[in-house]
Amino acid sequence: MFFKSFSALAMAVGAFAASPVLGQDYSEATANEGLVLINAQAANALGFTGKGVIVGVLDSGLDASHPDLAPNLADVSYDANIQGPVVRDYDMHGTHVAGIIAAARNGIGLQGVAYDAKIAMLVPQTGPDDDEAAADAAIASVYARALDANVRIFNNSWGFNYYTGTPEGRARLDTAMRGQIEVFRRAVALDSVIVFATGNESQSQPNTQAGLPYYFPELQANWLAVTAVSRTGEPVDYANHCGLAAQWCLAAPGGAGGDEGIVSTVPLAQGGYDFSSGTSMAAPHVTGAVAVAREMFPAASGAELARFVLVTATDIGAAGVDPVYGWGLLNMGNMAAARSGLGLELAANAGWAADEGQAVLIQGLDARLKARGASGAWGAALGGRSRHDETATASQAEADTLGLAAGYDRALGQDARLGAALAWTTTDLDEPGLANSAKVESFTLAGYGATTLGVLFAEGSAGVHRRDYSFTRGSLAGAAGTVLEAQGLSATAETDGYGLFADGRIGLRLPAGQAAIRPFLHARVSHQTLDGFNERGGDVFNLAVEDVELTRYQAGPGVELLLAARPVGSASVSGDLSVRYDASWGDSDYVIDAAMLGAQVSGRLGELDDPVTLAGGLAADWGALEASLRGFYVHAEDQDAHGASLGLRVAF
Ligand SMILES: [Ca+2]
Ligand SMILES: [Ca+2]
Repeated sequence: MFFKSFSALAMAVGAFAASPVLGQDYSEATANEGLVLINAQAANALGFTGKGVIVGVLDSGLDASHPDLAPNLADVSYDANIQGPVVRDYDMHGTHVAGIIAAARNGIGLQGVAYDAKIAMLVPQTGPDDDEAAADAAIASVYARALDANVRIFNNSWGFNYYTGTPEGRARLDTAMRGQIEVFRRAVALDSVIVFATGNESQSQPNTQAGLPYYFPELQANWLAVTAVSRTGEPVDYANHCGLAAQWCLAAPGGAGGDEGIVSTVPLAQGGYDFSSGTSMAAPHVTGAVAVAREMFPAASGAELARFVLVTATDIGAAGVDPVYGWGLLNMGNMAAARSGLGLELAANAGWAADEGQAVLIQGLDARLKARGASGAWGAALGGRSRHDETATASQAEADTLGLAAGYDRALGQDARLGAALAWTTTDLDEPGLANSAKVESFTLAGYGATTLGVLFAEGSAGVHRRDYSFTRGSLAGAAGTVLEAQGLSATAETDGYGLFADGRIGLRLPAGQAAIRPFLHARVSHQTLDGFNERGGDVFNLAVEDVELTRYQAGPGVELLLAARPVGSASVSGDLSVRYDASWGDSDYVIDAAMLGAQVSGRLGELDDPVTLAGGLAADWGALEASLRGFYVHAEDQDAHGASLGLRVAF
């Protein structure tokens, strides 16, 4: 027999046992409806199944001949009663718990939450029923052995019920749990994740081990307490509440008794599969999710994994972290969403927005390339708006740019002009429908020039810029519906970078009466770098973005109509109108590499369609003064942009 302090206080599995359940009509993936409630499939679909992860399960043993468990039984399993490998279950409890975590996906029976994880079943030495010290030592001993074997995730569907939170309960720790406390401290120092069921006594407080961080706060970050709901998420009477463990507690399916229980493996002699209910069944759903989280984030600490499981839970019961359900219901769908890489493209969109802002400036400088008047100093106000549709990997985005530019240019005879400019632009990026935004502030030093040689003409501008970027991500994939969302969680960051651009046209000037037609080839290169940055304020969703270097090329043909200058009042008014097509290449899909909890993720805008640009302007020249107005409109199937600049030049 199992010793009293273990078995009698463990969840009474027999009380809820019912008839076998796996009939003709079932699916291996959904035979345990609990997997549906926690959206395990969403994580599995991304390829996260617990591969390579060992889960320690301190329990009553398991039937090693069970075909749904044998493939996933780890070599380090140990039965202290026979001082050897686990072959049998002294109850049926351990077999049931192990199946919820890691029953194999092998075409028979059912599958666990982490069906490719390995179970290290740990069976303590049975002692006299009333010898608490022996029980304590036996538990500590198998734990220590598992830690030595590098097991770092532990399921504990058992517990002592020493009136957590009371002085009497505290006193019992020193007499009945000294060995455990020592080994738990060691486990936490080794960065393990320890999962405990809250117990089945219909109490408002959890069992002692589930609540242990209440007495020993140094354990809290690596500790998870688990209360139960039914397979469909309804309250169940037996489950002890999270109580004073609320900050490290959540809920998972534990069944509602009888054939409303959780179906899992039981020893073959007892039929192979059966229902059972209890927080004993809820805890292994969470432990399986921790194993999946470990595979998702191999470089994360155990404390980070525990936090990740809590903050991705769905709020249930009273709003926020509450004394009944803690953080809420385990949700592997949110875990999968956070790991999928979707929703991480803000920096990629910001790279696009920065280029759009630059296009507004370049269009503004074009006003000076069309000028025909005398040398002089000028100033201009710039504005523009761009948007692109949602892509396969990026949210819809809108970028608004405002700016000021000033410069000086010199006419070199009738046919050439050279100038220099300083410009400031600020571009605000929004992702409509999401609480994500970014701001790009650019300072640009540019030169520009235009010349003609016979029927040939060439004109263009080039510059270097420094940019300050700031990012706010308030819509964090996987945080949807959690208490963090309700608390207004957002990840913010700032960084800066440098870059350059060159934009030019070469073509032919063909006279057409009073006007001229200029067919041309256009080309642009823009290069930007952003220093890597770390988001803050976004809890486990914070990204560490690597240094970014984006070089985008655009080129294509166009044609321009230059209207001859005409006197209007005392001014000489000229105008131009052009249309061109550009193809893009280089980093024109704006990929940003980052890490979340140490795992590589990336944000990507994706390739946008090649745009057609319409541009035109009017200039009125009074000799000493020239005013110019330019506008442009860019269109592609998935994006458009428009902008304008208004400039004044004083000749001297
Ligand atoms: Ca199976
Ligand atoms: Ca709640």
